[in-house]
Amino acid sequence: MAEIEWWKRGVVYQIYPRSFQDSDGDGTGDLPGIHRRLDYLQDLGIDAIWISPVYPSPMADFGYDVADYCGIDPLFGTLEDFDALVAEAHARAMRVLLDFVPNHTSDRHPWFQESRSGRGSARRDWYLWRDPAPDGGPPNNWLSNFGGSAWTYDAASGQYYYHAFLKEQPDLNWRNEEVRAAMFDALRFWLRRGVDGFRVDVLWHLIKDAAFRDNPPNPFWRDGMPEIDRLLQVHSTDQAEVHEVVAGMRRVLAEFGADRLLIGEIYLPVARLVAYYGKNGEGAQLPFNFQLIHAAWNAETLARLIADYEAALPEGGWPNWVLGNHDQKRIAARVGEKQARVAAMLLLTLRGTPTLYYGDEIGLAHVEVPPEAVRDPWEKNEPGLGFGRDPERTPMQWDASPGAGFTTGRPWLPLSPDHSTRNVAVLDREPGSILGLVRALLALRRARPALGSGSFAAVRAEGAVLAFERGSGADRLLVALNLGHETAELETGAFAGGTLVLSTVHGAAPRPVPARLALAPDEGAVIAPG
Ligand code: TEU
Repeated sequence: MAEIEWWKRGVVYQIYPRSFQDSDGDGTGDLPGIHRRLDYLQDLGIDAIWISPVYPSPMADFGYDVADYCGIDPLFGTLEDFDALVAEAHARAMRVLLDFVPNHTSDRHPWFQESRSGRGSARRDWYLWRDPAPDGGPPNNWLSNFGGSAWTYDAASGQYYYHAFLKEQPDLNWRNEEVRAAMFDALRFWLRRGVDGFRVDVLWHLIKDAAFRDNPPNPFWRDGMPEIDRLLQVHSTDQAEVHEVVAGMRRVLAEFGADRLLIGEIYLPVARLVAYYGKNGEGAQLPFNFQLIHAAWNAETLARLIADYEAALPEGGWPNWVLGNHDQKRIAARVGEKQARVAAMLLLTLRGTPTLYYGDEIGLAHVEVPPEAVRDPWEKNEPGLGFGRDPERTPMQWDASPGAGFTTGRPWLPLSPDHSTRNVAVLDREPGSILGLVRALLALRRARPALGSGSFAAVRAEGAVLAFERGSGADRLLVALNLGHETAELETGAFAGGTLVLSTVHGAAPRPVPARLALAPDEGAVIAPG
């Protein structure tokens, strides 16, 4: 039997580089900082790091506005630092995934500078320029993700350019062959340096309706929702031709070996999401599945969602799960500190590749960012509505020192006020800490083939309990998660007489498992048969 691919068995850990580890006291994390923490990551038990953008950037959107696809921003270090990081990660059998941002560049990118220099520019068609509407307004009604029109007028040439995000992030024209070739070369640049794959930013955005038709109104839009959601993005995203582009990216990765990984950031309903696996698996190996981020946190909803997702996967399509990222309210803030432990058990026992967001392993929750400290452009554009993403991007907390071991300087975003007690050094010594639980879960996942690569069956909701079974040959496990805050019971069936091998409640395992197992409030359990 062929060896299972590393990324199927593996666990991905997302690093937001500004906030992971500062090495030079400027208050912003950097590559040498990540390098210093590789032992921590190895010891934690993860298999790959995905690093949010570190390319040269004016930082209008904190690196998601790239000014040079083949360099490292001095804020983060040098190419030599990067090469050293890759070498050291590989020496520890950890892979390195970069964030690739193909939908848009920075407005400072030389390509855009040239493109905007005039209608006759050789790179005019690299971006999306259109004439004004007859009334002089924008060419269509498309909106920016960060508020306002997605079109910005360029008086010098009398045309508008399209930007799905900030006006400092003009969208590239992926229908243009030269753009494709240039961007594929950027992928090759990093693959040659040993990068193991990419998380591709807003993959479903790359191709837009060729006729730029107006988007229809969203009948479900209500006050308080982001402005972008006033319209359904049927013409501005998820066009059929995007799948050729994804297949093209996969082919570039394949030039460097079959094990290079393509992860797609795609916010779409499952039925459309699974198309990104591509025909015959020629698309992304892992189109990000964000359902756990948006779903109501109860057993029935989650059981249905998990079953439906498993059923929707195409032949050969491998599942994946995500609890949080740098754009989403943290899991501990969404479900509370105790349920965050149950959520960690869910993420790390479901079938499929999990992606862990830095800081979730220490239970970082919502960090209040006062108006004067706000950095996120979305919060600045649509203030006070809770869209801002700073609260989930605050520095990692390593120890009880004033800078939390993150920096000797002034952190770019405030530390969580609990940093003197919630940090790696303290939690490492605290029996039953969330950090200890995450380590134990990662170790269990590695030790038990049922969890690492096994089958998935019998997902069900019994009252507040979400349960499912995993199996690989003789290795079988039952996962039972009490999503409620009261004691709840579960019929253990064939697992009666077995043992509880891991519990989210400190001191609760190991214990014998009766036919009707009582789970404590907020208790998750992994059970082995007798
Ligand atoms: O995010 C894409 C994206 O769609 C999010 O901004 C999303 O709309 C929002 O978080 C609500 O769910 C990616 C990056 O992850 C994000 O940080 C960038 O700002 C954005 O693309 C532009 O590159």
